[in-house]
Amino acid sequence: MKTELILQSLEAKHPGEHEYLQAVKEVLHSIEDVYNEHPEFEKAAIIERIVEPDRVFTFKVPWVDDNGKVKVNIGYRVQFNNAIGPYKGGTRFHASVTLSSLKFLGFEQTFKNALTTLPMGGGKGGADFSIRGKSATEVMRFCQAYMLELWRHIGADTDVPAGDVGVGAREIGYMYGMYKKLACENTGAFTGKGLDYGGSLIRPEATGFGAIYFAVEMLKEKGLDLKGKTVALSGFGNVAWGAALKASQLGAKIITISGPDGYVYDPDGISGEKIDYLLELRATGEDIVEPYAERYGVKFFSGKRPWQQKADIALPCAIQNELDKNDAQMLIDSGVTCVAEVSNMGCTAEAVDLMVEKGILFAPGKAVNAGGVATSGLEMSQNAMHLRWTAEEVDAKLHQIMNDIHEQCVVYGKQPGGYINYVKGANVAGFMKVAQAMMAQGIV
Ligand code: 2IT
Repeated sequence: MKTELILQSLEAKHPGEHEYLQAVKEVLHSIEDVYNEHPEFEKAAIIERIVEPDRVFTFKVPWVDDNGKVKVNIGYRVQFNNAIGPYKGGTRFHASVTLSSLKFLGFEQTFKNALTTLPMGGGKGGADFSIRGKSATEVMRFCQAYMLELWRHIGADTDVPAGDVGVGAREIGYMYGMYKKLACENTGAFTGKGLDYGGSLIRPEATGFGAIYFAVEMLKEKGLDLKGKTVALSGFGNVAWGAALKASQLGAKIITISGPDGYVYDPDGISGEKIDYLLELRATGEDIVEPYAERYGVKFFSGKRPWQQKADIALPCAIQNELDKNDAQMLIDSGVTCVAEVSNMGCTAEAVDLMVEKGILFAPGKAVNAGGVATSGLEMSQNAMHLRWTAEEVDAKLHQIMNDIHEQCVVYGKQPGGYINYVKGANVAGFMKVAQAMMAQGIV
C-alpha cells in the first residue's frame, strides 16, 4: 500500500485537520499487511474511498440567549460511511468542536460500529457550543435551533444521532422533541432517549459498563483479575460514571477523577454515594471537579492530569489526546498493568506507540468504548420492534458484544510472540468488515 503517498495527498487536500489525519494514519498503518493481501481492494480504490466521508453538512445555528442577545454557532453532521447500515454516531457540543474533530470521530465510528457486530454505519455531528454556564432554556433553544436545520438529513433508517461530550439525556430530549415536531414521525431517529419515550434501559451506563467488561477480558488474557486493582480514571461525566460504577461493583478501587480544572485523588476509593455525586457534579454544568475534593476532604491537584498517580489500571474517559507520551512514561515507570482508552482517541499517537513498544496491555477507544453505540443499536432494535427489553436482557447482550469485540481483537491482533496488539486487532477487524461490504456493493 502506498500509505505515505495517500497520507500526503490527504494532508494536501485537508490541511490543518490534525485529528482527522491522526486517526487515518493510525488505521492505515495497522491495516497495511491485510490490505496488501487483497489486490482487489486497490483496484476498487477502497482506501481512497474509505478515508473520505460520504458527505458533510455544515450550517449556522442562530439562537437567542436569556438576555435577548443573538448568538451564532456552527453545526455539523458528518455522514461518514453507510456500507453496513444507516449512519450512526453521537453529537458533541463542546467549544473544541471543528470539522476536523468530527471527521476523526466519524471515521473512528465507522470501524467501531463494524466491530459491534450490529448493522450500523458511521457518522458524527455536533457544534462549537458549550453548555457551560448556559441556563436550561438556553440549552433548549440551542438544541431546537440545531435541529431546525439537521432534521431533514436524519431519520431512523438514514442517520441516527445520539449523545457524546456535552450531550446527555436532556439535550437528546430537546433535539428529539423538535425533530418530531418537524418530521411528524415517531420511529426513533435518535438514541439515548429518555425511558418514557423510547429509550433503552442500560444505555446511560453502557459505555462505561462495556469498557469495564472489555478491560476484564484484557486482564483475563494475562491471568489477572480486576478485583483489588487500583484504577486511575479521568473525566467525571456519563462515561466515567458508568466505568466507576461497574469497576467498583467488581471490586476495583477508583482513586481519581478529573475535569478541565484538575484532578482529585481519593485514596479510600470512589464508590457508593461518591459515584452518584458525579452525576450531580455533571448536572451543575460548570465542568469542574474541585467541589468533590472539598466535599469529601481529599486532595485536589489544580491543572494536573491523574496519570501522575500510581495505579494498576488507567482509564482515560474524557476527550481525545488527553494522555500523551510523558503521561504514558509516568504510568509505565510506576508499574501500570493495563491502559484502556474509554474516550475516543484518548491517547496521542506517540503515547500509543510507546505503550505498544513496551508491551503494556493497551486497547484503543474504538474497541473499548463500543458498548455505548452497541447499546444504541439495541435501542434501535427495540424501537423497530415496538418492544422494550429488561435491563438484564440489554446488559447480557452488551456483555456478549464486548466479549465478541475482544475476541476479534485477539484473532486479528495476536503477534508471533503472543503480545496482543489491540490497536491492530481492532483496526483490521473493523476495516475488513467495512471493506468487504463496500466491495460487495460496487463503486458508489
Ligand atoms: O463515540 C461514541 O461511540 C458515542 N458517542 C455513542 C454513539 C451512539 O450512537 O450511541
